[in-house]
Amino acid sequence: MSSLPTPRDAAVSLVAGVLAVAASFAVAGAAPSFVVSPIDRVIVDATPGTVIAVTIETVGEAGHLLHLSAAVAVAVGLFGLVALVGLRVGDSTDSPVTAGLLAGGIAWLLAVGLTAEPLPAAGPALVTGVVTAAGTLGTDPGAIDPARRRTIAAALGVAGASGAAVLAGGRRDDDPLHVAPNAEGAETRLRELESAALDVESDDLVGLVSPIEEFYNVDIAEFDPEVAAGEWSLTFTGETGADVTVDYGDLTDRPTEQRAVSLRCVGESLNGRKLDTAVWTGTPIRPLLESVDPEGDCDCAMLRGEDGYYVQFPVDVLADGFLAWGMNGRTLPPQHGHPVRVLIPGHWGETNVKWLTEIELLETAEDGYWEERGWQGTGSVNAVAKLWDEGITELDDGRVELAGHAYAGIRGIERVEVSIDGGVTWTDAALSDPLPDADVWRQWRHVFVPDGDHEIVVRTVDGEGTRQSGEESDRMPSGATGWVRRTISG
Ligand SMILES: Nc1nc2c(c(=O)[nH]1)N[C@H]1C(S)=C(S)[C@@H](COP(=O)(O)O)O[C@H]1N2
Ligand SMILES: [Mo]
Repeated sequence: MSSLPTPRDAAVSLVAGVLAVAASFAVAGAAPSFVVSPIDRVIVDATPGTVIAVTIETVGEAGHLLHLSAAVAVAVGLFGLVALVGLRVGDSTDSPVTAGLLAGGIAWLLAVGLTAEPLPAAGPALVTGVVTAAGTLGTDPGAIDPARRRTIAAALGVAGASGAAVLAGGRRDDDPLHVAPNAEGAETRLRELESAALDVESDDLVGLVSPIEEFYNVDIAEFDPEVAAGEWSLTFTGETGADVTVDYGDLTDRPTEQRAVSLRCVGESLNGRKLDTAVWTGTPIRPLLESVDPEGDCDCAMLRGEDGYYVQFPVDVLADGFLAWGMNGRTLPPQHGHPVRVLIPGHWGETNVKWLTEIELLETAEDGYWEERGWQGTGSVNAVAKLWDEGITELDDGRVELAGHAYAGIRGIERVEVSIDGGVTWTDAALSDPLPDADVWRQWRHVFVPDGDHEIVVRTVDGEGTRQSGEESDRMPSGATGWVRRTISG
């Protein structure tokens, strides 16, 4: 037996590795029980912070693709190695069945080791076993009697096909978007926001509520944790007077509110699209926090999510927060933190921990995930007035409609000012009706008669009378500042 893989070994291992990963995906989908998921997480965790900050916040989806491909390659390699071991044993025992069983067994252990999920692990195990056994058959046509070869090949085919069918049939229905508990009032709020919205010509510009499918998404990991509502609980730990754990039933039985809340990511560019609004169903944190009696010296809390994310900020800020289990009337979708997330009024998106599991009250302050990586995104959001592409519309009568959104956290929006001459003269834009909610954006609209080229500039004045700073700064570390400028040519 040579120690270097033969061309057959290499080919069979590659096929086994690729098909095993494909089988795992077929069984698990993009979930934590997919074998690539834990590898991806290790890669993300091991990547230096500065690189992560750049890939996630700048390259965006491309950065995710990069570490995802690396994770897939590692998974293919691991299952390929297992097949290789099986092939060697098959050659020395002259038994495809032994080879298949051994490779299948090790592949199962590997998949369980990665995902801790025994049932979905059967997918890659079965495929690795079948491919390895089939590969062993092809070793040396003289070695195994042709009739026996045919029987074994047929048996392998049947075993593979029926196993795949059983596993595929067992794949769970993972549509968790049901009506959220106590979300009756959400429909009323959604209608209220619809009638407060401005009548804008553009069909593509989002209104006051972002549809769930269009709501922006920022995650440290590629795969959303799967947390069943029935298995979820939140525990207050650390410097508490009393340890308190609440489960989903306890939480949704508490006094419920429907709040319109906007979220904005500190990592977005000035005119970026990581700003959205939903009507959230949930309950205030303050009474829960009071029952826990925070005692730590730094008066700060570390919040943790099931995906390993963590962020730290003052208990005072947390006390104004909201624990949400509903989004636009539905249960929270997986990508927005199912079953429960935090919403912190007026603070950057990163404070709004998804898949929340633990609130630890601290003795001394510690950095959160993004702060360890150079961001300072736990404070109040910067004010911004947006003008996205779809907010610029030429009307039938030749005029141009400019429309967008402005947000300044809990300071609210008092005014949006528009300039069509590069900032020399300013006009107040029309605004959507004010809402009773404390932390929500407003829409603005301005129509003008174009005359050649125009440099459009938009800026907002918040509810405290402070005009948005025109000074341009980078998004890192604490959010972009400046006024959105766009040139349109006549
Ligand atoms: N558990 C967890 N919570 C998280 C994150 C995360 O990666 N994991 N990302 C944070 C960041 S940076 C932002 S901007 C918001 C985005 O929320 P969304 O994906 O629901 O829009 O969630 C925050 N909460
Ligand atoms: Mo963010």
